Amino acid sequence: MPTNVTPDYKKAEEAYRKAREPRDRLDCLREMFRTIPKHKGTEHLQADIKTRIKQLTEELAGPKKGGRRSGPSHVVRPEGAAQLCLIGPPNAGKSSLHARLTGSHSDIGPYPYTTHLPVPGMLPYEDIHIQLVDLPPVSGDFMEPWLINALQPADGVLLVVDISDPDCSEQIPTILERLAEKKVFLTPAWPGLAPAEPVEPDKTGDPFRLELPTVLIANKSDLDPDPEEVEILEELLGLRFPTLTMSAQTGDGLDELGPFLFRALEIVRVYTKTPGKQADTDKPFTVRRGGTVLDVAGLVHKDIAEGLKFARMWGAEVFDGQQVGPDHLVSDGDLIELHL
Ligand SMILES: Nc1nc2c(ncn2[C@@H]2O[C@H](COP(=O)(O)OP(=O)(O)OP(=O)(O)O)[C@@H](O)[C@H]2O)c(=O)[nH]1
Ligand SMILES: [Mg+2]
Repeated sequence: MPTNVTPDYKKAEEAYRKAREPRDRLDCLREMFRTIPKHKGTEHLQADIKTRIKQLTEELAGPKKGGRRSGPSHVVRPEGAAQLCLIGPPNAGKSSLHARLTGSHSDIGPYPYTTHLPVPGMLPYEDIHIQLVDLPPVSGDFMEPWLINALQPADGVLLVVDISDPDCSEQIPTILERLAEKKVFLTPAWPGLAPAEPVEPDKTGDPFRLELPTVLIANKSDLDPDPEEVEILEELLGLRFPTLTMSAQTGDGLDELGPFLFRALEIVRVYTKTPGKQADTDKPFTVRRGGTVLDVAGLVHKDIAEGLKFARMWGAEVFDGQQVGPDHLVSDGDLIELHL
């Protein structure tokens, strides 16, 4: 963090970290640029902000007629309870998993570099959906230049490897390095999981440092009869990502992903009802642990959040119909009635 930044700048930076929508992120970047003190000590950061404004503006503009760039935007708007990106070496089975988990028609090929564009899809889990974004591979030779941008709104990463391929112990460190060069760090720390070993908190204060909770997906388990393979791999890498073993071919292990993500991301479902009407128990709104009644109201409608006075709540932590304030924390399964 450069010295002498103003409270306005700090506020803009804070908003940028929280913003998920690409358009909101762009607004926040512009605000950061407007408020950053223009002196020598902030030159690097100013340049970084400018580059990011340019990249995001281009991404959002979509195809350019007659220009160099053409094709759809590479930033996938987050939808559902959370957005997770699939990253991994070529041919690991990312698209095969994506297709089975979300019913997408992501291209699958017996050769590397099949996927060229991000493909969104929704993984159903109980009464919610979690967005999975299939991405092109990352290798020592190649990484799409837009890939880092596509990762910015993500809540986490599925790091997919072909566990039957002996090369994966070299592929993973290469991927981690390529991402780290662009300030994206894959971390084993998830909000809802006790860490296997202590994770060093970031001390750089760099607003563009992105830490993404990561689960290692050991795919193609059908080809790999040695059950120790994952441990050997982690030993070799010196890494302790939580791991799920799967086979996109047989479907083994696929059922574990939804419950894992729900727990690891601490997703909280809240149902709403209108005063005097039946509860809407089909479609919950989702926040994370630590979310409040006001956060849920904001998801229902901006105006409702602005006018919110109190809520009546039914759930495990309250007595039926208890009156609570906007700052009251919500728990999974709560039903709330918002009063303006
Ligand atoms: N045996 C077996 N084969 C698999 C499994 N998952 C994927 N494959 C095969 O592996 C090959 C690559 O699959 P893709 O899903 O295209 O892999 P990808 O990681 O998306 O590849 P890129 O897009 O090139 O990065 C295909 O021939 C798949 O049929 C699996 O669990 N078991
Ligand atoms: Mg693919």
